[in-house]
Amino acid sequence: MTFSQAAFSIALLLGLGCQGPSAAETDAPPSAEETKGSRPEVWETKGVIKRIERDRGTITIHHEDVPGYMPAMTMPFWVESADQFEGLAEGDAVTFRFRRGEDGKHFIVSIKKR
Ligand SMILES: [Cu+2]
Repeated sequence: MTFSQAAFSIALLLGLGCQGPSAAETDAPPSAEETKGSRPEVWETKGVIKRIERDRGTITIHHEDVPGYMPAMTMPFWVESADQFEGLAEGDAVTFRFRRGEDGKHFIVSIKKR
């Protein structure tokens, strides 16, 4: 085996070793809570928009199961700024990130159609 063949084989092995189920987890920002070993502060899930109430500042979403936090359900999420409503309509399938506020409300950190 030549040097270049050996290098190629090693690269192939390393490449295969990188394949895993954690791609979605690794793009989550690290948080102080995680380093303390408790729950993360921001969760990401998918859902379908059921209702948009601009006057109230909420988007009601039927979201999928959030492992370790909530089962699938329909609930309101508060926007952090009005521009988060832009481009969204009832019935849209979305992927979004949210955090739990101090008063128990859940706030949308980011949201996009899928
Ligand atoms: Cu919920």
